[in-house]
Amino acid sequence: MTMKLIVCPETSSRRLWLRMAVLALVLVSFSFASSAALTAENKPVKISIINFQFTPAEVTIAPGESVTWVNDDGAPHGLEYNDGSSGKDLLLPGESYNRRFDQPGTYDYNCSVHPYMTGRVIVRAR
Ligand SMILES: [Cu+2]
Repeated sequence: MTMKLIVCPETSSRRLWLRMAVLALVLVSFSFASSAALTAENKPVKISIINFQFTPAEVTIAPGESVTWVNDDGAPHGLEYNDGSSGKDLLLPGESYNRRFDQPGTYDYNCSVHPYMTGRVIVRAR
């Protein structure tokens, strides 16, 4: 803080510009990185369990891709798949569960604790 008092206004405005340029660069590279992440194959699609709902309730992925369910709620939930594959009886707040889908199809599921909570994963070749 004492350094600021001895720098002339010109230098400090140059520094401000430099900072803004660096910030802009960081923002641009971040948005590039996140858009690349979205298009990257096999990047798990996230479904948030919040307010006693699967959000989004329906997702479409390609064969071989994965879905990660994250319990962002304050209550325990679970995952029960209609295709009979083993799910997760209890997913405590903050926990996550991942499943990879290799076969095309429509996969309906519900919460094992609250069966009225339903969701759907559609696996379809792009
Ligand atoms: Cu639940």
